[in-house]
Amino acid sequence: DSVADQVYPAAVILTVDTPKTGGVNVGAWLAVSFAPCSEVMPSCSDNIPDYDALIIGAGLSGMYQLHVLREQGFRAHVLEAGSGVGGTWYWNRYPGARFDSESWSYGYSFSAELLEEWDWSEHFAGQPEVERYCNHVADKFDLRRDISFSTRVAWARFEEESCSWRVGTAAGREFRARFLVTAIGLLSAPTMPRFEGVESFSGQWAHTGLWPKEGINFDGKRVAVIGTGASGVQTIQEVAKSAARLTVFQRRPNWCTPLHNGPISEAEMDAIRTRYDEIFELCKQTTACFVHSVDSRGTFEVTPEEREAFWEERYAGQGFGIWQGNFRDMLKDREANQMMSAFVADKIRARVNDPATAELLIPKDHGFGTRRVPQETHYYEVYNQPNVELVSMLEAPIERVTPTGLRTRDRDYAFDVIIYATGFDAVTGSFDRIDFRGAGDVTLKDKWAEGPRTLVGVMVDQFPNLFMIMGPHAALGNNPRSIEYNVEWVRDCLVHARSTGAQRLEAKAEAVEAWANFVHEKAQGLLSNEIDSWMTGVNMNVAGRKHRRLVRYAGTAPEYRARCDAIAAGGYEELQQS
Ligand code: N01
Repeated sequence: DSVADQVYPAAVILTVDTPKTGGVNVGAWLAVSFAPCSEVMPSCSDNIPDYDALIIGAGLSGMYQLHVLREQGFRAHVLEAGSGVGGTWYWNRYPGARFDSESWSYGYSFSAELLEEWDWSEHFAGQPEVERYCNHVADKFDLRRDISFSTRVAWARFEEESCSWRVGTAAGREFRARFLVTAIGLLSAPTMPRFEGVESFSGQWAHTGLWPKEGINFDGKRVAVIGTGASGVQTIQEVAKSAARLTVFQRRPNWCTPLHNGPISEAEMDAIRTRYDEIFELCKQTTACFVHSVDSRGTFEVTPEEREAFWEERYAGQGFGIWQGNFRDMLKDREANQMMSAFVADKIRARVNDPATAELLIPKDHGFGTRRVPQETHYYEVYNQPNVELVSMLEAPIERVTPTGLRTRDRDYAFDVIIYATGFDAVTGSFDRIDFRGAGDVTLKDKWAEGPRTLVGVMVDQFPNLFMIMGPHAALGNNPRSIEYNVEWVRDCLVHARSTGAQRLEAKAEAVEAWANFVHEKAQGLLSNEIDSWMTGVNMNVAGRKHRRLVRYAGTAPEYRARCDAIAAGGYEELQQS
């Protein structure tokens, strides 16, 4: 019957997947020409499931990678730590979690049928809807049969002799594959503050990025939220609706701007559908794949009246327009950035009744847009509610968690629920959680000790046959757009390897060096380089993450794709192929 539907141990694969069978009867599956590991190394016939490609993670990256590799006839399998698909949208089920890219620009673009049949209910969909979407995709493309759920990868080792990756799970299972693709996300390793007593708290507590599936009821409860990044802001808005008392513990405030979400009517959805080609084409042209384009004018090239009117229009507009579609010098020119910051500061003052609270909410240590801008819906008005209190941790730091709540330098607070919206060990944290060992047993953690270095965010020298989706120094932004691009790039690279008979692909060290230089060049002059945030690799909750590092590619997505396209068009000369 259909062998493509089954998982076969290496020894069984050997009986079918040889040139002698001619690839006639079992269709696309036999298009695979990589010799199974057991052919290369007989000692490998050890009943460890053996694939052409293993993919770690069943979020948007992993699901699409599985789909396209299967389409090409590769035997691919996904290992997923969660019990369902969705990745970020599976784990981050905290109250208020939602898109900050327009829904209709965020979904997959690869399937006309999927675009045709899926209706988004809001311009910025909430987590439950996004998770439903992910499940719909998994069902539609029959992905689950090739996903092992509740399977957390603990280590991955490149075996030189068999030229394959051996992968082990936390539960002791092992897998093997010629190629390994990480689809583990760049914001998926949640970090907790290093407060004493976290476990001693007798009430309920949760991190936003590991929210319990059964949810938490806030009705009539005393709730603390620690952290005011994008997750904290979304959570606070929602919890404030039902908690008896909400106390927000803020260390450094962020510049938040209105999301202006709204429902999408049936007629509007029909109209959006007719524009999908145009929308995705626009995303291809913009800096970070959003539907917002940088304004080509400089801040001081317009009159004060024009400037004010432009910012008003952006503040009233949807989504990231005010950040991604601002004047071209806003994120580089100090004076321009200060003016923009003053504009947003006045908006905050106008929205918060108590002037002292308003001042606490206005960032003083960084300018607008130099950290990730949280998108909000009546966030500032929350602080006008009688049940909400703002505590500045800069003035009264939390000293410890107690069995009944939190103790700051000034006083004790009693809570029923504590929410940690304290972010992630971004970009490299998800890699650090897995013990990756490449050629010569070098660990990825050691390799990146001074900061990550990659070839276009996808490959690393000394780590043959390892590919990364959304890896360090790949293009970010409206991520699914970059994910689709990267996934297809990896697919094409594997197809190329198959056609040339190469079993081993490794980024050349000089190509990695060249990409690192390009990334550094593109980051020159950005005001955000001077600011601590996950975008500059700083996380005070993690040892060794105190200093700024270049973890993010800051050039434009079109430039990024041009580089990647050039590598493919040139026959992958940046890779050693054997
Ligand atoms: O994390 P963050 P996040 N004591 O790092 C505070 C994406 N995202 O989960 O700023 C006290 O931004 C910390 O304070 P400070 C998006 O890319 C997308 O909110 O370090 N406070 C900060 O306020 C986003 O940028 C969506 O002084 C502590 C907060 O916790 C990224 O994920 C929604 C602390 C952490 O903010 C991360 O956002 C949500 C401590 N020990 C997130 N440690 C979408 O809408 C940390 N903090 C799609």
